[in-house]
Amino acid sequence: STRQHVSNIQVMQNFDRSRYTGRWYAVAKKDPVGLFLLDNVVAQFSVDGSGKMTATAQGRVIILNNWEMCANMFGTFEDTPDPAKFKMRYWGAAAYLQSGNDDHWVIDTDYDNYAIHYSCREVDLDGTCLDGYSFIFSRHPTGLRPEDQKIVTDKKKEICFLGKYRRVSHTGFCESS
Ligand code: DAO
Repeated sequence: STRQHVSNIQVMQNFDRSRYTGRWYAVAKKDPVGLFLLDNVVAQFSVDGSGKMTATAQGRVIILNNWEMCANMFGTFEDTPDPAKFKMRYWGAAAYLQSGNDDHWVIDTDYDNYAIHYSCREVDLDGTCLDGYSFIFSRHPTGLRPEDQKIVTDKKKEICFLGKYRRVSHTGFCESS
């Protein structure tokens, strides 16, 4: 699956947003152009009374001239015909934080241990992803279980991001705020 067309990428079948709720620790990230969230990234997904998915996220960022802070972010998700593909509108608690509207796809998850997220921001003329990002999430702050690592590696390959991830460390930077 080299040079995968974004439109051919397989996502989670029968995605169940209620089982996806709760806290997820980012353990690895493939950055987009102009990266924003650096590390200590934790996301908390919810489903509101009308069934809409929302999220909050925290992470260490560096803004403007080397000012390091913990960003508090919010996201709302617009449904699409595919239950695992959303449009995410996101913004920060402070106006100087990043905001935008990205695709937010759940590639795979077992709901209890790991999840693979994918977002392509810019599709190239040949249909491949020119600028995108991806989070590998774990329910465990200590990282992925050994038995989930092969699944995650296979999925990284399928979305053409294998070798493009960096580890996301959790040092407690965002825990005081
Ligand atoms: O870090 O470079 C980047 C791109 C990530 C932008 C999205 C951050 C906001 C997420 C809000 C909640 C979703 C999990």
